[in-house]
Amino acid sequence: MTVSIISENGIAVVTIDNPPVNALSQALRQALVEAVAKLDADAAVKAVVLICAGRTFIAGADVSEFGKPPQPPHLPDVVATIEGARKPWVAAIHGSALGGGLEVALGCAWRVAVASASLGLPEVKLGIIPGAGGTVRLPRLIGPAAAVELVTSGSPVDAKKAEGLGLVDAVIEGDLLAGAIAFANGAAGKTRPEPISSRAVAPVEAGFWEGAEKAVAAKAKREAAPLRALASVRRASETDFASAMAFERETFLDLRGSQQASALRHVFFAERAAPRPPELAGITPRDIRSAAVIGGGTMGAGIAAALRDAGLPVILIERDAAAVERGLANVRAIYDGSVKRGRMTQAIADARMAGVTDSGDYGLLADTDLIIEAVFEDLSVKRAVFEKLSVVCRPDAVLATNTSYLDPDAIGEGIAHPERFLGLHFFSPAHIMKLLEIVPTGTTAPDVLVTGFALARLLGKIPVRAGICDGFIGNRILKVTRAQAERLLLSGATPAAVDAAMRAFGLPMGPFEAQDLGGLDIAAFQRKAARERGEMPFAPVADRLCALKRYGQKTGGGWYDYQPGDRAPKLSDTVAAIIAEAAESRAQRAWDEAGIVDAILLPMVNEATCILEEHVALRAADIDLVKIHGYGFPRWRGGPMHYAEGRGLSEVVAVLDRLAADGLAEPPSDGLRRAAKAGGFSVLAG
Ligand code: T1G
Repeated sequence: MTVSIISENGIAVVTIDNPPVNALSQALRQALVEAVAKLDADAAVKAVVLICAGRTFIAGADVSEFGKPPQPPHLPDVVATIEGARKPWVAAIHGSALGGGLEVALGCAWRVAVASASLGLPEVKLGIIPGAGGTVRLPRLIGPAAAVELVTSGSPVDAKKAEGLGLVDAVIEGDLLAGAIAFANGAAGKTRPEPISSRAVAPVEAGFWEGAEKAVAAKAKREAAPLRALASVRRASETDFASAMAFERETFLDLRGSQQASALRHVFFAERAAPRPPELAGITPRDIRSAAVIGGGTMGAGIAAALRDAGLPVILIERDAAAVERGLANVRAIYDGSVKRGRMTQAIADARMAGVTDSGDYGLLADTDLIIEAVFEDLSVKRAVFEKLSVVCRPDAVLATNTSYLDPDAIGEGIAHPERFLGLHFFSPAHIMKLLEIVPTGTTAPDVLVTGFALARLLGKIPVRAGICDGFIGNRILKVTRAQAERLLLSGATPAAVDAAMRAFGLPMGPFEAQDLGGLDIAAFQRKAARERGEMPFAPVADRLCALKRYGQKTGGGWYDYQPGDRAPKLSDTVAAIIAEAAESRAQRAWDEAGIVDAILLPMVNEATCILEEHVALRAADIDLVKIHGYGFPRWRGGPMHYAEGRGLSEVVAVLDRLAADGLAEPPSDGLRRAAKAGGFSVLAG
């Protein structure tokens, strides 16, 4: 970490260089305070430009310091020192001015930015609020309404928007440093603006805060930080600067130690580590400049759109002309939907579509870099596809299957150059869902595996390496979720109670509602395959419902009943009767929310521990990412593994022992007992 100072013609340039993102470590905070003192004492200096080396302006406080006691100088004091400096400072922004970085800029007299810069206060995404004046200075600079939006959403704005808000004073065309020095020279001669801390806050209309509270609460759901951030902006708008700063700091420190903040930090670092797994460091991926998708159904079309959205030309292959037409229509429907929802212009949608070549001719793939198969989930159908690809594709082309349940080793058996083959398991809708399970076979080459991770970065996906087993990581755990949900029904709970408990825990929907949305027939298909393999999947009620062709919303009834055209679930007497019959000889009990959550979540953790022990997953954090980005597990809980560690693995083992004793769950695995003894899952990591 360095802070260098160069002075010329009365303008001092303070350059921060603290890779990778100029985070405000203790040392950097100290250096900034010293820089103010030094430059205040330098009579030749009339103004200061603060700029950063590397790819970005200050991206915030150093999040890796959060688990430790705060060290002086504290950031509010650093910002106050810059704001109180005798020479005016100009913040010169490129890349991202985020969190503490924007707060430092708010301490400066002026802010200038290049057009590509983005500015924001994302602290709520880390379960905290700004802690160095962001909620106090921002309403004084840009007004309460704009401040509320920035602080409670955590979403950044670009430089142009920031200029419109008054957050930056100028957008610099060309070289940032030269532009900032010119700006400083011009500004130094003018009256220095009033420090933001002493400015008044523009009044708001009656009812503004109540309206804002409703809107923020609706979006935040169970996340605590957005409403606390709103309260801090309100306090800042209704009281003096010093009391507002004290309120903000108290709130910040309180949230920083919270479970939600610890969970969101865990996810923050897990997401940043995921694209570059240490075990693959130093291996160069193969170039991917062109792609193809075999199969234009829901998954194939979504994958084609994801590839197009990343700028790759795509060839969409289907078995015949009619199927090709349908496939293309599926891709077009995705873009029409994005235009309709205002997420894309028609021009961009047309350009995306123009990059899709549809055909039934595999011969077109002779020079394609990456081919992803997404046809019907049947082994012989998939093998037939790879037999053809094996012949027409380049020996170094990467071949992938999007299977979610079949064994990639079996699918790829016998193809030429098997080292170029792997599983790439997308989640529906594939152009939206962030998760990508990357499944190497026994023969996948390391550079092909790395190419899967590089593809994920290109597509903006969260990649997780998964070993081969039935359902890989996510669906294997999902099977336990569903089996446990059924065990609850047979011991006295109802679908509505189970769904309500899981929603209250933070999931977007409960296991039964989710099955009705996705269709019960998909899981029935997998259970049939599992039984043919000699396994005994537990789904006594679901089996009965499928026998009655109750597949969910699409058939007007599944776990719930549905009126035509209405997706609202209605309690079903038919289902209640089937449950009562299946539960006949079983012990019944009263289930409260916490009991239901434990009976579903802790067996999931138990299964996840087996997955870790078998090295199907290499890290507990990977399992957390799978459940968060593929199955709607609440981020602010950190994922099932982080949640379990937070809860205490010994307690998890004890609850599971009790459930197992009552025949309501599998007993804790040896790995879980070992992890409980060791105080964490890292003892099991691959
Ligand atoms: N602290 C520590 N490390 C950080 C960091 C931070 N704030 N931001 C990024 N890193 C690391 C990251 O772990 C990775 O490490 C590397 O930098 C590159 O990150 C008082 C309290 C800036 C948009 O929330 O959004 O200020 O994996 O892969 O895609 O009010 O990083 O290479 O070892 O993400 O180019 C508020 C978080 C903090 C911004 C760059 N700030 N960072 O994206 O690179 S709270 C944030 C980002 C705060 C004050 C409060 C992004 C980025 P490694 P990357 P990128």
